[in-house]
Amino acid sequence: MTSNNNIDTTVNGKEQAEAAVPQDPGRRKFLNTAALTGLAGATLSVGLASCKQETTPATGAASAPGAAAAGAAGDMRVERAPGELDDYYGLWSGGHSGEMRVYGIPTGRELKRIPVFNPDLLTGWGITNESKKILGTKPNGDLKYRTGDTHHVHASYKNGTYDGKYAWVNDKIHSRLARVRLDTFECDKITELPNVQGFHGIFPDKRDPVDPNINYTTRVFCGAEFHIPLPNDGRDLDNPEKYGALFTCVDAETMEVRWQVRVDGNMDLCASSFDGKLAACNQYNTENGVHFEDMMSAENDACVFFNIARIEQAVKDGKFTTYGDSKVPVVDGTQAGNPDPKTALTCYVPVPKNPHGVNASPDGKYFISAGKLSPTATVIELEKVLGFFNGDVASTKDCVVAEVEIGLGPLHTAFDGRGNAYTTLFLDSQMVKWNVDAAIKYYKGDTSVKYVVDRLDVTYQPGHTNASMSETMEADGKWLGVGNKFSKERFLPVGPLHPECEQLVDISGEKMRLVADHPVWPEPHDFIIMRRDIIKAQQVYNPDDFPAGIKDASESRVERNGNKVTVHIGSQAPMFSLREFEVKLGDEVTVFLTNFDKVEDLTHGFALPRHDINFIVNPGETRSVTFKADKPGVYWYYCTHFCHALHLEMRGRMIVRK
Ligand code: CUK
Ligand code: CUA
Ligand code: CA
Repeated sequence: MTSNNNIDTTVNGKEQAEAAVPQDPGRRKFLNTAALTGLAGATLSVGLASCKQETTPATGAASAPGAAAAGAAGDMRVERAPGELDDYYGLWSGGHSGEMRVYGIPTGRELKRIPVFNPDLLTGWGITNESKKILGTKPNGDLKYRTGDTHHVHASYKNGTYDGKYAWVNDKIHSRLARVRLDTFECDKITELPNVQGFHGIFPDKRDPVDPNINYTTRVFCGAEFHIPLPNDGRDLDNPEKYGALFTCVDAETMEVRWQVRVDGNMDLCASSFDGKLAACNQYNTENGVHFEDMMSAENDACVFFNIARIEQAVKDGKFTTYGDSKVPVVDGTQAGNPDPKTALTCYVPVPKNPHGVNASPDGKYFISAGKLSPTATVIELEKVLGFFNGDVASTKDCVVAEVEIGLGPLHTAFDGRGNAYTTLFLDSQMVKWNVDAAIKYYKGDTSVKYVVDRLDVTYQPGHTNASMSETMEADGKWLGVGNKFSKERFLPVGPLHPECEQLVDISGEKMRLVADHPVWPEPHDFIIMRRDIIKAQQVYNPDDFPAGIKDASESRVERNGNKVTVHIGSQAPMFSLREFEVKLGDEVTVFLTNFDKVEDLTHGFALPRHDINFIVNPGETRSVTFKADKPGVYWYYCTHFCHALHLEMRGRMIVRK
């Protein structure tokens, strides 16, 4: 089945590329700085206004969900009958909502919103003492930050594929890395990175570069986008030479920061190699520009590669510095500091122009970085990068094995495990499917090779894309998600703030087939799609994991220590184990609530009027809140989570005596 909006691929690579924008082939040439400054606004608005995508309404109807033949690719139905489960977990970032989200794929059913950096009214994340401890507080007990901006979700690996243990997500605003357990789907640790701002790209490593027994994730790499004075303490505000950006390694288990590398230029997205030896970040500001135009002045930026084993040796050998109050060792990864490739910690491979995105191909051979302001994708061969570090490859340029035109505004790339790459074209509002080996042949000089396989219009302005298991050696080439930044008229209008449009594409065949549109609350960036058998979700808690909890109703009690009162309550549908408790005006009250119910899906809530308290406890769980009893009177605490026929009756009195 073919979508009627696919643009035919034509006879050679040049035309393959030009077919995307026949009206203005000149735009494909690299633009000078003045033009680029205009491009950021002008081309975008042209793209939006011209709306060539509006000719595609038939697509969804023509490829009705479930219409695809099951065939060799297996079950490619997009719908699921009532009670039927999805095949994949989709883990989505939530952008400046600060959260992470879980969708079932292929249906797109939303299964969970995981509060991470965002205080959450339903669960009490940011209200309970336990979550505040993870989020971090000021000396007065308030949250240190109440904002967050999540972009990239990636998960832990073992043997080249997901092990279902952890996912990580970044906070760009405050440069924090959060870890989410994939058994409970809850955030369990947050680390604030020192010496950086605009922490953007993350990627876990896939094995140790040295120890062959460590074939799983032990590090998470973090790229920082913004240059800041080092140290950032009020000195050197106006001296760009004192500004720098650092690449950070965080321990996957302890979540402590292990080391940092100072680089030339900035960092954006991040990727790690399957052999554990390399990580890389694309750089759009090798100019070290402080202003917009400065960041677009160079024809080439770079993809900076990190030699992990050498960096860790340098740290061991004490070849590092520290900045300000931070104790984290910072090694020198600048070009000036690394003149000899045979000892260099870093390798800067040129990539045109303000590249966005770097993705590792599932065969372990290549990293692909897209040009953003150049219509090209650059294919970097990792063997050659290792060769450069050994002194066998003369120039960083020689690590590039293909640089081919694919369309306007290329950003992120996914893979199907059959040798094809799928890249989002932000300005063209398209997905382009292209063959990596064919692109390499074409770049070598065989211009008879067709490397563009297919194009699909998407709605509109896609950012990230990912395919089922695409970031693993088990990439299965079934489903492709496309995260579109603009939905425009695709859904019922709901006022000026539009939902984003996440689209699902069947990539099991030669042609891409658009099968679903989903409105999503702004604004996810990146996501991964993981086979469901990998995740072993814990459906109830083990009470032993909560030593502060009480075991049964007989342990319910109120303890006083000066003006500090601790209340232990249990919940078991449809009752709280304390029907009332009494405190004195001015007391600092801590309520521990333990859910005695062990039945799956039997959650209770605890809301306390006029004290701004609301949180839930899941089966087996204990949580606590601390507040001041600063108003005399009677306050009914009640269960917020519908748990029983007598749920409404599930309440008790807090008496605050003058
Ligand atoms: S960035 Cu959003 S489209 Cu933060 Cu991954 Cu490329
Ligand atoms: Cu307990 Cu509702
Ligand atoms: Ca640049």
